[in-house]
Amino acid sequence: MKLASAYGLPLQTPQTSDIEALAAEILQALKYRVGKDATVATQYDWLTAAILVVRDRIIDHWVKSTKQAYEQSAKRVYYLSLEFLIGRLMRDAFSNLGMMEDMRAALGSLGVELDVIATLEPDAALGNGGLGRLAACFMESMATVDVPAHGYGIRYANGMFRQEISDGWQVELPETWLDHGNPWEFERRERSFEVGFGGTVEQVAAKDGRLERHVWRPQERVLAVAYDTPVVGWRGNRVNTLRLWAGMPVDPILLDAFNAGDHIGALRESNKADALSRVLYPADSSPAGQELRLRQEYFFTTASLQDIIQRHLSQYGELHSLPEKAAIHLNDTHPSVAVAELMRLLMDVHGIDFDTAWGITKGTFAYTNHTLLPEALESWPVPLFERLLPRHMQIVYAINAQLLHEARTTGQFDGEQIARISLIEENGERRVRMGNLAFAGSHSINGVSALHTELMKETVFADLHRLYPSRINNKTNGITQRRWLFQCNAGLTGLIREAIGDRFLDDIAALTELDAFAGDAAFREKFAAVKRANKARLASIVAERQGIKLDPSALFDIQIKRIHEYKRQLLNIIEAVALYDQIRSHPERDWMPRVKFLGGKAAPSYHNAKLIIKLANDVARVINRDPAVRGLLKVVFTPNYNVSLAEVMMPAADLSEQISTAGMEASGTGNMKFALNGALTIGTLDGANVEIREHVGADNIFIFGLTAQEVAERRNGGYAPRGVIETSPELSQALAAISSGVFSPDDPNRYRDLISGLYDHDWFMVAADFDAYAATQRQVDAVWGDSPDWNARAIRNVARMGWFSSDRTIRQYAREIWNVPA
Ligand code: 26V
Repeated sequence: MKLASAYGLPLQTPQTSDIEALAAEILQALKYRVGKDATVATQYDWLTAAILVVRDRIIDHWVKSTKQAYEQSAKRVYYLSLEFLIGRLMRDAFSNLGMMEDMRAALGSLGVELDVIATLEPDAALGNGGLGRLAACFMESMATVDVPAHGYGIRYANGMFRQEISDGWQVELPETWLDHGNPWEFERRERSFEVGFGGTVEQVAAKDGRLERHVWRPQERVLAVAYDTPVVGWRGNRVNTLRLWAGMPVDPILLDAFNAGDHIGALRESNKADALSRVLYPADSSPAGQELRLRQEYFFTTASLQDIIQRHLSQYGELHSLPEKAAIHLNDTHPSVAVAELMRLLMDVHGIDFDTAWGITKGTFAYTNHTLLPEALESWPVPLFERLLPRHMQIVYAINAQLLHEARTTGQFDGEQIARISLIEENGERRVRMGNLAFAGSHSINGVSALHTELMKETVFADLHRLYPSRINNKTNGITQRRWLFQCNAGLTGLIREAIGDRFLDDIAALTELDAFAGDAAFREKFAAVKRANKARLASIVAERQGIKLDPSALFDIQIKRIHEYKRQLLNIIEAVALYDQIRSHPERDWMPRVKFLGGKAAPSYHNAKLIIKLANDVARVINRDPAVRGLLKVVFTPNYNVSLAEVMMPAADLSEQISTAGMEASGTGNMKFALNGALTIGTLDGANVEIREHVGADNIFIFGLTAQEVAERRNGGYAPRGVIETSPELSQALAAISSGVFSPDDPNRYRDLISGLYDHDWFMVAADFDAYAATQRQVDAVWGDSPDWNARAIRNVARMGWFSSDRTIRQYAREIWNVPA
């Protein structure tokens, strides 16, 4: 199927000569850089050639941006993140450089379809979900708003696993995104740093006999080698660098061992180094806990800090000015060992005293917290930490001594509160609390939505917040409109341009001008036609991949995100079962045709999440086959949800499901992508939903359920779900059907424990919110039945979502945290 052009209108009218020149360039790249002739080139070869052509242009901007930052002695931002979920890059580059139409035409003149080769580009899935995708949006926005920045992370050879659904169950397969090479990256062998693990710490007297220096003698050593990917901002304004580290052995082969006949043992070092950048941990909340994870965290953190220090020293010759010239951002606690590592480098390598080093450290670091889930707050067993990072353990103790002294001196904290401030957890197994370490070592700690930030102050960081009341601040998340509107929704972008002109392309605030069109019947029709085309595109993909036929005029109701109990896919599925029951019992009623899409990956070790996937598939099979439903309800689980699939699903949604237990979703960013693409939200007052309601207006969003405060009260007040379930006939029947095996006749007990968990404790308040959710869904149906009203509300959502641009978020970080101009 042919997709619409990138925008309804090209940025500039393509000039034939440009196109001919571009075509010649592509042919040249194909011949001299890919080494193929047009007659034998595969589609992959064309893809590579097209990327190389745009890459050349990017390099010019890249060199310019890098030089400029140097010459102006600009402060640089360093964004340390274990995840960068960047997805495909070719369209991003074409679009941001305004070359989309020219490239399409040039490739077309060579008999190559841009949309076909675009789908061959592997989806760089170096992240789990929201946190990783946010890092990718931030990188693009930093380039756009002209902040000199480097992203630092790991070049995982295997990123997020590929999900297949086999007999309804999730199966995990390795993602081999580098199989065809990666034309975007530049290997920088010369940019490599040593990383140590284990060993001992020695104290040596310094020359003047006063200060003693600590010398860490690691037992193991590996190299971190840099791979750079350029990140292009809108209109090619600025090009920043994403630097990802790969593990390499210091000695690729142990010749002594090899010569002694130990041919496998001789490769030991090589395998160990390789393991550091082999896999992304596919859990996004349950503690990975394994030693390899801590090794990965230290590996990329020390390499990044050594790189930053080297750059700073080569330009400024000393390190006291680090806070003025470098802002290092910790994306969650994953890089927070950086606090101890920077202290080590400053003191042990560069001879700076503790107090001065501590001032530099706090002046340089800032930390973002992305979750309040207790099981996701990282901590490491003291014995493990000490064995792997003996010098860092000493430094953590030294920081802790100072921190606790400060707290005690205020006279405001009792013993229990002091224990909660401590970097070391002392109840049971002693552990290093990475969140507290990041907090102590940063001048700014931010949450990712207004609600989440307030909850941070009241819960996890209550005591540290009382000690340092000026540190916590809010920066509500955002998304890049370039990827999440301009590129993924060409039809809507073209329509907006027709209505309000081009200003919003550069100034997203201008999108509010679209508000006036909500009342314009002709515009509403066009808007509906665009949505319908996007839905038809999704339907054809589902038909092709899954053999399920869908009616694009049905309401497309979509919940796509990681599978997690707090996100409550189960609530959605139970509601589908209840609705199914109602349709069968009351065939005479005027039901609104609806397709419920669910998609997302479960952590391989997360039993209930995997069972929820199976349930979605079991329920889908039964409902989709039942002739009594007459196609009024369909359920579709879309396998292997990733950035590329999101780019097709966001524009095709009528209804966005954001139904987490209030207080548990830190922000959400999918919620923003849907609304920007004209879906109405059904959601709880959680995360950024609260602010989305403020912006789009309460009439243009469907809010239901307990508030965060009510959830806390219910939990404290001894919530008894059984009673709640028994007073809701719809819910009881749906649960009875699932529990008794109506959807799992081959294994009737499959869901017994899952459902009995709802009766026993229902930690995520599914039962408590069910009736409100189901009733709100019927309100959704009523509004859907009045299309002019629905479309008007959808248009208002698009018009009012500009504030959720990651450009706004990044400007706030720049001005209020990093102290850089933007
Ligand atoms: C935690 C852990 C714990 C150890 C195992 C590996 C692992 C990997 C990731 C995480 C952090 C997960 C936190 C996270 O992804 N939070 C999400 O961040 C989004 C961006 O701020 C936000 O929109 C989502 O609401 C939030 O869940």
